[in-house]
Amino acid sequence: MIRSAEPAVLRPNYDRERLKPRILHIGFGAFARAHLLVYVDEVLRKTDGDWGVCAVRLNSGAEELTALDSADHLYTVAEVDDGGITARSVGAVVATCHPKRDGADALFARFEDPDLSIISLTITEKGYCQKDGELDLDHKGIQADLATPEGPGTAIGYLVEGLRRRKEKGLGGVTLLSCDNLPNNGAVCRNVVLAFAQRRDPGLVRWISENVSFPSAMVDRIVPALDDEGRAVLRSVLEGKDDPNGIVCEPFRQWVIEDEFAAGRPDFDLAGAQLTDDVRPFEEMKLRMLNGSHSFIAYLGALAGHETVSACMNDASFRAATFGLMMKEQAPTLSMPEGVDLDAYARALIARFSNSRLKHRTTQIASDGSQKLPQRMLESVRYHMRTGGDWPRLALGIAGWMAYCRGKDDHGNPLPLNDPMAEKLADIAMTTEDGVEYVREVLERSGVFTPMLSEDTGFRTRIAAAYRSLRENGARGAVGALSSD
Ligand code: NAI
Ligand code: CS2
Repeated sequence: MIRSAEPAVLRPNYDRERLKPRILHIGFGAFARAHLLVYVDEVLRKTDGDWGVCAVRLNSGAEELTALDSADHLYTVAEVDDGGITARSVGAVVATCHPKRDGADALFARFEDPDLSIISLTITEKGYCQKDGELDLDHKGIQADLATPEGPGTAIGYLVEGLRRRKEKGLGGVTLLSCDNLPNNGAVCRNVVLAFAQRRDPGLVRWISENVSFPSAMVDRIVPALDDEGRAVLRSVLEGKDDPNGIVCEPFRQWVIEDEFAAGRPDFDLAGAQLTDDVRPFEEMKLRMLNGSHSFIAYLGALAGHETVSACMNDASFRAATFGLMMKEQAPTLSMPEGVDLDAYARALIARFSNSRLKHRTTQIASDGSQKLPQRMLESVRYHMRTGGDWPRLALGIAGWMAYCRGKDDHGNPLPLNDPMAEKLADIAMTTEDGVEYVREVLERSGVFTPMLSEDTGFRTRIAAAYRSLRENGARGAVGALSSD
């Protein structure tokens, strides 16, 4: 890979004419472009495989897909850190599809393609329409799709109708490969698909159970939403040209996948992926030590006025508190295989978070907190409550989320609340006095905290105390008080 101050762009070295749409990726956003597609591209560079990708988005993004069509489905990934820029042109995409642009039947035709082997997903945590790992039957989109299954609106509705049509055509099974930050993401995907199918066609449940695999996977690469600085980086390697599908990311990437593929897979291991029969320890390690710290930084950093993750790492109090969260409150909850060095992992995370070439906005990570807190912070809190461990940083992170949901930082500047629960959270903020009453209402009405937590006096007292510290000292002061622990 070329890495220099004035980098060229590594072009595909494989025959793209040979590629078939064997992977249907739903949710062709920033992460997919910089992670899954890079792994596939890397495999194609090392083998004579035919693993092409059909890129799908369901809601927004039709224009970007049309631009990709016009660019012969090529786009650029630029990896940046303080050592420079490494750029590649990814050639693995062979087609695009957007139901709002092409019609739902065009997407269903993709499910009926005999070449299809894998349906991969990056649809965000909220895309699974799940609650506690099961299909949320109160979800308005699910209710609508159960009423009109041939014209779905949710990813789950599309998946089940697509699989039904595949079954009706007498075609073979496929793998549904979730690449989202959910614990046991494969099992969650299976649960919601089967629960929806059960209400659609019980015979379909049997076919899916016998023919479709749902491997879980831990996915990792820090890929911020593209901003003007990112577009400038891309122009710097593309001789001034823009690439609407280009993306900028960190050099690091990791993928740990359960090796359960019903209809084959690319040799992902040749691209550095780890195939395993138990991804759970790696998933918990990453979701708690990386993502839990990300959310801690996001809420408390945004409240303190820090725009990016790297800015928080330049703040000694935040850096120390983040490392303390990783090692004193997240690492103790993990059961890792022999030889995994969590101290080294934490230090590597701090270095990755400190990448000043990546503008990873605290407000971006702050989005969808109602979908993220359970696996990133609350599971660890439950562990400490069971074992008598201390959890001051987790308490402050949870309090930080609550304060963030009131929509203003410590200086009175507005904060964007992007969350499937935004309406309810905003209503609670508007109808309660800030302080103890607000904390109580969020605990009881947000739907984020199970009764085991929200009704626990010790938990309520800890969160209320952390929230009071936050309001009395501000985020920077409250975080600073932590790092002396
Ligand atoms: P993005 O906003 O660029 O793309 C999100 C994709 O999901 C878009 O195609 C969007 O249309 C689709 N989507 C959003 N809400 C949906 C819904 N309710 N139903 C169906 N589709 C929906 O975001 P990005 O960066 O690609 O991240 C997507 C997911 O990838 C994350 O939520 C996370 O689970 C995972 N991920 C992201 C990483 C990153 O650093 N960006 C790193 C590791 C995992
Ligand atoms: C971030 C993740 O936005 C967020 O919630 O914590 O997207 C994070 O960048 C990735 O999980 C890193 O692998």
